[in-house]
Amino acid sequence: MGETTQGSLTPESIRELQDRAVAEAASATATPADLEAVRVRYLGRKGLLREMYSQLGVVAPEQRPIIGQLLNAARQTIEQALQGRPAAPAAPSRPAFDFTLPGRKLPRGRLHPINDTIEAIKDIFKRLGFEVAFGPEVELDYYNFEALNIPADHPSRDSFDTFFLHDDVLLRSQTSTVQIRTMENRRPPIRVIAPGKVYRPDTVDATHGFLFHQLEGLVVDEGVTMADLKYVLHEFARGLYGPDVKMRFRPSFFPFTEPSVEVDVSCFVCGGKGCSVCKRAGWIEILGAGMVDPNVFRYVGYDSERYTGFAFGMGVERVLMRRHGINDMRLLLENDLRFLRQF
Ligand code: 2NL
Repeated sequence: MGETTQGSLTPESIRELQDRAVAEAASATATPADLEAVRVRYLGRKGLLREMYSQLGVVAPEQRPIIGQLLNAARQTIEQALQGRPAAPAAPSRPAFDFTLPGRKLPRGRLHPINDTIEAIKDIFKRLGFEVAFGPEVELDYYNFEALNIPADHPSRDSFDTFFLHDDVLLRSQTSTVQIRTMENRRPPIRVIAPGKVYRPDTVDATHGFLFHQLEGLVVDEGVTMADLKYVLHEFARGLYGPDVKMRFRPSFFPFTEPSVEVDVSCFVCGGKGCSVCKRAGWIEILGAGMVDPNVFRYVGYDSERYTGFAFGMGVERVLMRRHGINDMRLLLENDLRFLRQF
């Protein structure tokens, strides 16, 4: 027994073991699991190389350093052969990926109905040559009120007297702030729309929220008249409700426009005959508008003798609710997928 053991621990037997291990590690079809098995078989605690080490004691003392060095060299060579191998390609008999399986379905998102409506409105105004502008939701009192001809003691402040963060910093109650900032930064001609979130201290019910979306527009140039206002808003209504829609302008009041109008469209459900959607009126109010008050031009440093303009504003939720027949705007902010998936 001792003799066989001693006889098996020779430079040749070490070399042979090393070559076998390296060949197995280099096998083209070896999977990571196969490689691990090779490692255990040769380098493991009960592996073949370890067994050879344990026989060092019976080697003739003068041979021991040489055999020991050979064993160390063999261990390193085998380790390198195992490490140096890149992860083995999948064996053809066991493909890692089955191309015949049906694809995994990726859930597809979509725009929230509010943003979808804003996009639809934007598309119409872009065709009419409008740019889209954005501004901060946290605003200065100056842009929200002063520059819009709503001084501190103006009664119309009540309806949006509002979410103040500091003395003169607040959550904007209208996106007109964006048009004021646009006028400050540029000279006419200006054709711009400003969609975005606005905040008002309204008590929440089916048609009011403390947050809603507004889309305002502004045109300023030399010689702009009420006829331009009527043309642009009619084109907008035709784009949204179809070519046959009729419009009606009623006198109204806004602090920042003079004269001011409220704009109705013929009911897109009954065509004007009277139904439950238009409450038998045949008309549905969709926006407010008017000619920009000269005072507003004074705030932004425009010569109101030279320039005139019109502006309009609409509530996006209101347009949307009419469009889709929704009767409670709170549904739009609940993020209930059963509701949102319907759009
Ligand atoms: C409405 C009515 C309106 C405007 C907004 C405006 C902006 C500037 C100057 C003059 Cl910078 N006017 N905006 C004008 C008329 C009506 O909104 O019912 N909004 C929901």
